[in-house]
Parts: sequence; structure tokens; C-alpha cells
Amino acid sequence: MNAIPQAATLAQDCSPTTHSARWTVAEVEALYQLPLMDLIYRAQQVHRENFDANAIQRSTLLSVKTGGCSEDCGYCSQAARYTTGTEREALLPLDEVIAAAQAAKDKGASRFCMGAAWRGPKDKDLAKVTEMIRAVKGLGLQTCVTLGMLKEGQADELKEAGLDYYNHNLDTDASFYGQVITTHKHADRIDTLGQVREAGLKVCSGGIIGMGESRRNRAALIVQLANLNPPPESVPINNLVPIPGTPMAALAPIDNFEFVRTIAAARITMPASFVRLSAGRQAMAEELQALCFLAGANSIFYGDKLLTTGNPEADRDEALFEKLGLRPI
Ligand code: SAM
Ligand code: DTB
Ligand code: SF4
Repeated sequence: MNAIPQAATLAQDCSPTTHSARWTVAEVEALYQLPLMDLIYRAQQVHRENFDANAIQRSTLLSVKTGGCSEDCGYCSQAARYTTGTEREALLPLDEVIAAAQAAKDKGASRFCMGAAWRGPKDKDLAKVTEMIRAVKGLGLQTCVTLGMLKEGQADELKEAGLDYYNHNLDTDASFYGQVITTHKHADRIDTLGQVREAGLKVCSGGIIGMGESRRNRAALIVQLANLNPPPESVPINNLVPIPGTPMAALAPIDNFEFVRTIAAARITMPASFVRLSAGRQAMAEELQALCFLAGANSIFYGDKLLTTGNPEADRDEALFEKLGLRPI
């Protein structure tokens, strides 16, 4: 078996400012192969060295422009080419965005994430999104947007507007990417992440599990995220939400423990990053969510809707936090 770096070494080597740890796929596969109890124990150790293990960050999502997207991402309800039942909506007016952000803040979210179904923003769209960022920031919330691929200069404009995080997921292993998306490349995503970093923004980047990828693909995705220099501050791990009408509508769900192992692998390889238990939570029992938190997840999407699909009601999450003794950050 490959040597697995110890958590203590990782905590020193792999912080957002000093990044000397480079993971290999074999090392991450070796993590996956550990007995589950050992893997979770390792993940808890790393988690506790870097975070309060009883505190969870909460972000609320709003789709500010829905559907009609030119891309062919095989999982997505918003790709124009699939008949998914998602209704197209133009860019939301500013007052609706402000009202949703205020409601999210009142419910206890610390970050407000605005998503748009674009391959990338046109300059005139970006001007409207920067107004939204300024307004949401003015409410005292952290801001995040996910707008697709950026052109030169656009990340600087976002930074200038006060944006905190840019979400842009690698989604899956580079070698599996072409089986999920053909209208852009994994390398394009990496390029946008580079622009985001250069502009001084924080990076939110993760992926989707359960798209028919192999364990090796999952390990490789984790490696591609962990070896970004520095790693993303925020790492959403989405469990595929199967959308009728997409090519992935009928995929069998991934085994729950394999999903938990993926969370643990993300925690161990990205010790200082927030790992977000993201899409798919509505279909998860409370016990599975608790296991994900035990494996090192310390962030969720909060509020009854993701972009186009459902998420647990905020009150249900409150009740779960209460039962588990979790505090919001
Ligand atoms: N168009 C932009 C982009 O692709 O980056 C932003 C919006 S896109 C919907 C944001 C992310 O949502 C995707 O990268 C993917 O990780 C996630 N996502 C979309 N549909 C999903 C689904 N059905 N199940 C799980 N995650 C999904
Ligand atoms: C992320 O990784 N997951 C969120 C957010 N970043 C933008 C989106 C999940 C979308 C799930 C399917 C939907 O609601 O359309
Ligand atoms: Fe478009 Fe983003 Fe959906 Fe891909 S994931 S189809 S780029 S909205």
C-alpha cells in the first residue's frame, strides 16, 4: 500500500498560504481503501486540527438567471438542449435579489451565492451582476457568484465590486470530463480558476459524485482540487441530483459510504478548506448527513432551494443542528 502522509504533516504543509503537499492519485486511492472507521478517524483528526468540529458554515443559493444554457453538461437541468421542465428566466431584477439575500440573512446564512446558467457572462450581464454583488455585500453578507467561464478582466471587475468567492467546479476528473461535457474542456475550467485567483478572489471549487465515474476518477478529481496552489478555500461535494430529461436521469445512485469516503478524502487532502456537503442533501437521511459531518464536511447550502432543485427546509436543518449540537459559523 502507498504511504499516506500523516495529518499532522499535512496541517503544516498544506495551508492556503504555504502549499508544498502534492497528492498523487495512488495516495488518495489508498485513503479510499482504508477501513471506513480508520478513514473517518483520520478525517476527524485533520478536521479538529484545523476547525471547530461542531461548527458549520451556511450559504444560501439563488438562481439569478435560469435555464437556456448553451452547454451540454450531462447532469444539468439548465442545459437548453435537454427537455427537463426547467423554465427559463431572464436575469432577475435587483430588488428581487436584495429581498432574497435579506431573507437568507434573516434565516442565518453567512454567505449568499448567486448562480447564472451561462457558458460565461457577457460584459453587459456582468455589469448587472456587479450591482447585485454590491447590494448583497451592503447587507453584510459574504458574496459568491457562479457565472461560468470568465474572460480576461472580468474577475477583476468582480473583485472590484466586493465579491468574496467565485464558484467554478472542476466537476469531475479531467480524464472523465469528456464523457460528461463536450462543449468546453476541463482545461478551460482550470484557466478560469487561475484568473479568479489572480484577481485576489477566494476560490470555491468542487465536483459531482455519482455520474458513472470510477473510484479512480473520484480520487483523481480530489487530487486535481487539492493540488491547486493554493487549494480552493471552499470545496463543494455534490451528490448527483438525477434530472429527468438529462442523459444522467437514470443513473443508479452512488453507494452512501463511497460518498462519505469522498468527503473524508477531501477533508484529509484539503485540511484548511471548507468542505461543503452540497447538492443531494434532500435525498439523504439525517444519519448520512451526520456521517458526512463526522467525515469532515463543515458547510452546507441552506434554504429550501438550490438552483432549480430542492434542498431541506431551513427549519429541518435547524432541528438537525440542534440534535447534533452543531453551531452555525
Ligand atoms: N453555469 C455555471 C457553471 O457551470 O459553472 C454556474 C452554474 S452550474 C449549475 C453550478 C454547478 O452546479 C455545476 O458545476 C455542478 O457542479 C452543480 N450541479 C448542477 N446540476 C447538478 C445536479 N443535477 N446534481 C449535482 N450538482 C449539480
Ligand atoms: C455547487 O457546487 N453546487 C451548487 C452551487 N455550487 C452553485 C449548485 C447545485 C445545483 C443542483 C441542481 C440544481 O438545483 O439545479
Ligand atoms: Fe450551463 Fe453551468 Fe448547467 Fe453546464 S452546469 S449546462 S454551464 S448552467
